[in-house]
Amino acid sequence: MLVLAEKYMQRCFELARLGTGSTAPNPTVGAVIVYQDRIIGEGYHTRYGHPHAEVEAVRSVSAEDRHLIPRSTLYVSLEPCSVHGRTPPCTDLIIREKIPEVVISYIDRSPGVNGEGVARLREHGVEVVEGVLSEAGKLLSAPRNIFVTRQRPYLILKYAVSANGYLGLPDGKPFWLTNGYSKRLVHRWRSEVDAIMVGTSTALYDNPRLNTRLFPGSSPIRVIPDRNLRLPLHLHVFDDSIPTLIFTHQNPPDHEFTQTEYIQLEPEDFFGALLRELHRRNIQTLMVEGGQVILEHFQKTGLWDEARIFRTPHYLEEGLPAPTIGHAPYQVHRLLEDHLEIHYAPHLLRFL
Ligand code: AOF
Ligand code: ZN
Repeated sequence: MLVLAEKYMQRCFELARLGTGSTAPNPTVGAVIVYQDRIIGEGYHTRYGHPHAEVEAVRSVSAEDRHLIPRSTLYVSLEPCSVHGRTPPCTDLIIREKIPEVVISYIDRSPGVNGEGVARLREHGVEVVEGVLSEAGKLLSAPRNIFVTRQRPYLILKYAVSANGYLGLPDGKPFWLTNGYSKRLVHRWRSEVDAIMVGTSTALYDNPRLNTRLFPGSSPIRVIPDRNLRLPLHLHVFDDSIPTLIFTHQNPPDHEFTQTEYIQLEPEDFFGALLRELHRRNIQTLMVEGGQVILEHFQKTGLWDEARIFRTPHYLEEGLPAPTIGHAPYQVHRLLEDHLEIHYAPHLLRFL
């Protein structure tokens, strides 16, 4: 029985992932409706403001199978919502459709839900099973849950290190460490996050484009801290081709950009204020791609949720030391000679 529940929950996760990159600030959610070991409906949350996974799953049931809904089980990767947001509550739909049993993986920490969805279903006689594949379910919904509980984006640190532990060469001389497969994967990640950030020195020395080119998908918003307006406007990040936020202490200069915006912040708690502003703008996931100063800042202050580290075979004579993550990776993938380590911050793994 549990094996079946896990099989259907895996399907929910697969469906949920199809929404990656377009649901912010909502979570990615997948749902399936099962009657006697047969999927009669399935769906996922496709875009912010669009119907929830449960609604899509109910809608997908064929006319012949509709009468089976009151004898079926609904599997859903996240606790069904019990609030009126941009769409009506899914708990009402479940009760109205007389679905007798709901199996969920993890709780929705959003205000007004956070266990209320489960409680409401139980009050109406729906049998609720919680915690199926809860570790994977927690990680799947972590971007939304971090966004609502910590009032900041889910923060992904991404970097590559040499075989002897260096991030790159000193003095900002660019050196490419990863192979082509790893590079393409990074572009896929760019298509999946809401925003991407590099520090001032990386924007200056590497002159990156910070867009999605090697994988089909949209480019994230660029976020560049430039406290003292040191960056010359001929850099690629000022090409005004995609929305770009420049955070500074200084008075914003006069400009004719249409997609590039300056945001002035007080020097105290600069990055805290930057993250709060991104939260205010519904940026749910932020990937930090370097360089050393900014990565170390987030690692030291514990303001990170996930680290994606490429370990490469190159040996550098000298270089900038990489941040120390300090515990074993959660997963390791091989990309030819590169090894990709995925780490989750202790606060994500602690209460599994
Ligand atoms: C679900 N299933 O597929 C999603 C949920 O503003 P709204 O109407 O989109 O609702 C926001 C709430 O719904 C909030 O709690 C968010 O976490 C949750 N998203 N809930 O039952 C779904 N996407
Ligand atoms: Zn819902």
